[in-house]
Amino acid sequence: MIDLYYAPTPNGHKITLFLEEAGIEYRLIRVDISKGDQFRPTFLAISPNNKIPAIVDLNPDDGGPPLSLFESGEILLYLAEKSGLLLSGELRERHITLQWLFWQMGGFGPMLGQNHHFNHFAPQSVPYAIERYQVETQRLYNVLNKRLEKSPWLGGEHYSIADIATWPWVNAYERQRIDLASYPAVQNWFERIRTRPATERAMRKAEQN
Ligand SMILES: N[C@@H](CCC(=O)N[C@@H](CS)C(=O)NCC(=O)O)C(=O)O
Repeated sequence: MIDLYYAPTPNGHKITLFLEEAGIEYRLIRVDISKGDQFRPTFLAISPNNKIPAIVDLNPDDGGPPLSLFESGEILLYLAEKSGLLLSGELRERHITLQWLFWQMGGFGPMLGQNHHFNHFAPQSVPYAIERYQVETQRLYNVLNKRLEKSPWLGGEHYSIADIATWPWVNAYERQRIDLASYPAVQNWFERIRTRPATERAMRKAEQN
């Protein structure tokens, strides 16, 4: 059983997408980041960086006490290794998958996060920052499009944690002022994931919580 500390944001969706896809039993614990729940000492004991998502694995495979983890990329890797799902065991596909997972964690997520911030949340308009993150967002979508022109999934032949990490950010493309039709391979990949039953279940959970 996994306890998932969650809010319905792109980084939160990554973990519900994985858990629904893998069919792992979990309990969703809502952290209201708009009300500051992420700064409560009980949550900080699990996630000292005061961000969702975080998990507690109540039955880690070493038989030891419950294990808390934060950082969505690490949580995906942990769950993939625990379940043997959504991360290839074959050397090349495994490392290409992890490469795209790190790309998402180090670039696509943080840059699109800045795009969201300066387009929607900044208390004053900062044209330089809006332009900077818009150009970077478009560059990253081009990189993604080129990869998906060559390969059905980010890691290669199989749907994986790299796709799961990236999809929820593309799902917010309108907020990033991105016209998805300009990136046809991304659009095709996006629709293939959007219509998976596990994705639909995960996104329904987001609406309910
Ligand atoms: N690198 C982190 C980023 C997590 C993150 O930015 N979480 C946001 C929601 S998407 C959050 O909890 N923000 C609350 C805050 O910053 O106080 C991850 O991938 O887990």
